Amino acid sequence: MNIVIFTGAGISAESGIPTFRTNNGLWENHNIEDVCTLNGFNRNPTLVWNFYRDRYLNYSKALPNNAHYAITELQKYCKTKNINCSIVTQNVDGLHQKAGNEDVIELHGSITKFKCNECGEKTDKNLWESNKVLSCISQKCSGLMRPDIVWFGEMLPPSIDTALELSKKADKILVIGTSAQVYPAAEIATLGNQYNNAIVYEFNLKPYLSLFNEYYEFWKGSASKTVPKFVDEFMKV
Ligand code: BV8
Ligand code: ZN
Repeated sequence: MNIVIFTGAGISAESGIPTFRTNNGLWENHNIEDVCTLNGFNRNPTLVWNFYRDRYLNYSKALPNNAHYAITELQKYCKTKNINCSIVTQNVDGLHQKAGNEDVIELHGSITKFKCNECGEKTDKNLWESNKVLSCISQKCSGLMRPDIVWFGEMLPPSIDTALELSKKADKILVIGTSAQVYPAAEIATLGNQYNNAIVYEFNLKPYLSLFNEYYEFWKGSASKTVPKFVDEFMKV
């Protein structure tokens, strides 16, 4: 059996990390064009640097919640039953890894990774200590360092292809805390349902996936309550 767990900002909401499009979300207080596009960075790198640095300072204090920990339990259980259980996240907050989740594909990058905007030189060194935009660490070019995060209009990393294949082969897809509006990531939620009649379990405060076949279950409520309940029931079967 193949399980794919696809997550968005909602799984981290109860860890104190704001979502994007719901209850006073990030995009309600910032113009996406200014802070989440390459043009925005080129126009005002300091604004973008501070937008992400503020988020990092919040994320670095955030702790995983029971939804993340339930996924760790599920992955441990799946290992004993020879079930594949992969995680594909749109989040850049690193909470899956903090909770001990394994095999995490970060489709939109990570807030603790950086690259040069010109030559692409990458580093995991924590550059957030600086509250100023930094020049390229390679010292070979006049570029500026930016978070290694996928902005709107930018290609996703090659791991998107792996994630799409995992979804196509999935028997169960757990879709946790996402409005499923951002592509191509949002395809992960339903591809397996189309290719493999995968059962899609949506964990959210209200339904976002418009799946009208019998291979769909909506688990209403906060992820920190619904995901542990699902995992407990799954492990009892
Ligand atoms: C690409 C960066 C092509 C990291 C993000 C026109 C022009 C250009 C592009 C496009 C276009 N039209 C469409 C596109 C494609 C575009 C796109 O999809 N736009 C959408 C908005 C229409 N996509 C792109 O641009 C992508 N790239 O297409 O490149 C290309 C091709 C060739 C060559 C070059 C380029 C890149 C997309 C990535 C953008 N980067 N973020 C960061 O800053 O964090 S997107 C941003 O949205 C985040 O990554 C986030 O993860 C993602 C999805 O949001 P969600 O996670 O779902 O969060 P949201 O707030 O929306 O929802 C939260 C949910 O949780 C809600 O449902 C809520 O009910 C629920 N919830 C809340 N609390 C709880 C809860 N659930 C459970 N429990 C709770 N307690
Ligand atoms: Zn450079």
